[in-house]
Amino acid sequence: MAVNLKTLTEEELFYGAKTCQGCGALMACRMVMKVVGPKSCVAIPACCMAATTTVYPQSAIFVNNVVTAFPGLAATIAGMAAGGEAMGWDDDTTYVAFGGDGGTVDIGIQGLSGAAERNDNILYVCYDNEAYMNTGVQRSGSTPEYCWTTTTPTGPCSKGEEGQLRKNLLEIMAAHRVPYAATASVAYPMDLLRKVEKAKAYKGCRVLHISAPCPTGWGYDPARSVEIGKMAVESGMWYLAEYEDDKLKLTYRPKALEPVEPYLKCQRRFRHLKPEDIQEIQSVRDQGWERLAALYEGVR
Ligand SMILES: Cc1ncc(C[n+]2csc(CCOP(=O)(O)OP(=O)(O)O)c2C)c(N)n1
Repeated sequence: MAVNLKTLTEEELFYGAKTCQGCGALMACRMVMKVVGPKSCVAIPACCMAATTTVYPQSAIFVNNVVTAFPGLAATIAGMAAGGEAMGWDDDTTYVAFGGDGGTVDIGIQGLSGAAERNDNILYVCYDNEAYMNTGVQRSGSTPEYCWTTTTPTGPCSKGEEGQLRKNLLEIMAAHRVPYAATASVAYPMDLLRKVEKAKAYKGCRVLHISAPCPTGWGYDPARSVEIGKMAVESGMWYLAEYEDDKLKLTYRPKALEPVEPYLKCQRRFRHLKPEDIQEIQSVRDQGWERLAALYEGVR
């Protein structure tokens, strides 16, 4: 299914007034709003996006927007959706939540699970920069193996983040049998826009998990965000997939997975890695892809 670019709004509904240059999270929110359009309400918890776009009197979001407590994002947006319905607002209003990975896979997961169980009529978007960035780069349940963060420092006794597996939000949502869930990346805009278009057309709880490179936390030149986002996908460190009709399927398959080394080596957060660490990360990636091949359509 191609994206109907004509349906994208020409209005800018989500500026990143104070984000860092090259902010992937902002690209994600901006693209989502291009499809969702002005007939929408937004909620955002404590995170980079709240901190950079809602500093009174310089709001950079041009639809109704509520800033929520950190764990309360899904409950708040679900309440807004229920309120809109009770007031007889049009069915085609979209209620969008934007949360970071920390606010989603760790702190907000219970509220999101409840919304998914109730099948509340919301579009929940997690932009994933792989750490709690707004408070200075602390690890989250989405931080990759051997990554430096301020709470997984590197040195003689530590290689950084120890967990091999990141929490898989797509599969957590699939286990709730939501109508639609997908992963995406800001480096693949057509794939992302198409998924937002699809999600918008569904009713009920829809969830997007978007890879959003972060020059400040990852340590690279801000001009390279899209390039680095692509390297993540081409090396199989992130994958583009969707969940629909109780099936998981890949929406983009790299021809052959690139080695992980160039992707890791261009980021300061991985600069401590030794060849054997890189080898280990690559074999964990390989095992991950074997697993995907068994569970997802379109891997082979
Ligand atoms: C209950 C609570 N705990 C901690 C904080 C402090 N805090 C504000 S933003 C933030 C980091 C958010 O990380 P994430 O959700 O990954 O979004 P990002 O900052 O990366 O955009 C933290 C820890 C808070 N506001 N409320």
